[in-house]
Amino acid sequence: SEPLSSLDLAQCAREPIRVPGAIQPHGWMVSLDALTRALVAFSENWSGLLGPSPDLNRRIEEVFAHLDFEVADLARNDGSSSLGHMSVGGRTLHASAHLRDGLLHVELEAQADEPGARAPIYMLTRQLLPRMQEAQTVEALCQLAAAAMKQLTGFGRCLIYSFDADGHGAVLSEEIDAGYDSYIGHHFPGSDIPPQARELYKVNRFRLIADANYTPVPVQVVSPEWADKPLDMSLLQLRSVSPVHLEYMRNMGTLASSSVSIIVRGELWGLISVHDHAPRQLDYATRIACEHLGQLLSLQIEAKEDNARISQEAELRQLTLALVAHLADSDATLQRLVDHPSLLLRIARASGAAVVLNDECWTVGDVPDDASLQQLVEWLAPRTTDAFHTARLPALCPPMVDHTRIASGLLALSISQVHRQYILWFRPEVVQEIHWAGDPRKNVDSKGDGRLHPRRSFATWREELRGRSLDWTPGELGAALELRQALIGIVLRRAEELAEVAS
Ligand code: BLA
Repeated sequence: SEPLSSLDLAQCAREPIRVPGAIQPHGWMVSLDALTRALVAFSENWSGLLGPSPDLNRRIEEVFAHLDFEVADLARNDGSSSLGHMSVGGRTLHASAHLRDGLLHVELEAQADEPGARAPIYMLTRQLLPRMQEAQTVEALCQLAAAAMKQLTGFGRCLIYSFDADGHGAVLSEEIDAGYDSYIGHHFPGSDIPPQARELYKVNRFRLIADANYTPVPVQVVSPEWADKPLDMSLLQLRSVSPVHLEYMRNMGTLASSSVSIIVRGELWGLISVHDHAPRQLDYATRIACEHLGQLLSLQIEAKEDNARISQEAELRQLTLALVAHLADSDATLQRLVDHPSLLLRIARASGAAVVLNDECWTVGDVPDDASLQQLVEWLAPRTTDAFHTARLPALCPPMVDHTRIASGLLALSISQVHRQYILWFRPEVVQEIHWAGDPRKNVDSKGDGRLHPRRSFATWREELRGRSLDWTPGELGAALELRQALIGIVLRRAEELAEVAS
């Protein structure tokens, strides 16, 4: 079932999240020309900080005239850098800055105590890192990270949210205080986080929404040169977020949220996301620690996934070699593959396999009847040059609808361009009950204002998925292709030997 129409999704994808023209009200920002330090833009709440003044622009410029730092140092950093504390309008504020498009963006926030030896980052290196190294699985890693993020931020709920192959999110780990709904095991449709947001979260890995009820502070552009260029706020920590998302948070009963990107092999793998029922702030040192936690988790997930893939590949290679050796020792006809049923099945973690040579079939385990196998091969022929795989066969191939239970997954190898020679593996149906957080089809224009609004209910909504098997992993597909290469070699050699005998 398609949760949302493509029209709705296009609306979400158009939210101009990099150029909102406003910031959240828990800080102040200015944009200066990186070379001249001339004022280019500022958030309109500066008058509250410096007092109303007819020459506010000049007074803001003065604040930064003596700011001491090297632009080159900032250029080396792809996020924001701390500039330490500044005294502005009689208040001590923490300043951080980053460069973008030749502009120096400075953000100021109320100062938290100097953390010193209590700095949140120490908790990570002293306690968390050694425990992460001991964790055996990605799930165990995520559980440790969820607990650490919740402890760092003091928020009421922490979820580790990962994206599946379809872009939907699933909650892998959770830490919650009493009074918070649990979402562990729940799925969220991919459309809850539109594509431009996912792109941005790869670049800017940390976000804080301090109060979902906030009133945005407009950013005023004073430089004529920038008058009609939208100011790119991608890397601002105070960036005002999409109103659709703020409505989503309020519907979920979340007034504060913060999230850190989990990036594995350059892709957005998931998010560490914390929520609170009440507005919350996080100081600079805590935010840096959270970002660092995200990096630790990302690296550890990548290492765990790499290790699992490498050991699976080694195991599959051994099985392939054993099968090929066996075939080479025999008369080398492909039907010999079924002589070692468990080897043939294990190589693709299948529960049924068939060798189809023209109109004959040899099978092991759970497979459709011979006539259906022939129909399947008929269907496969125009679609397959070397290999074909699907975890949703009944939806693709009508003759297989009656074999859903044993043949929802298919991996097929075509051995010859000329003859009908196929090796087929089948996987049974795995009925999946998906627990969605709310019915995703209920994102609607509920207010009749021509805009899409996020759903209001996040109560569990169950969906049953049928006609699907477990997915074929890249390792399994790689092993199958390697096996195909070896089989072609054996079959060709055999044909040559026969030709020699005949001549
Ligand atoms: C952004 N949507 C997001 C973000 C999350 C979610 C986590 C990123 C915000 C952040 O990291 O702080 C969704 N929030 C969730 C999910 C959970 C959660 C899945 O707490 C699970 C526990 N969203 C919609 C619809 C639209 C939409 C219908 O539901 C579009 C009309 C848009 N979501 C939307 C947009 C953003 C977003 C535009 C980007 C917000 C921004 O960064 O400005």
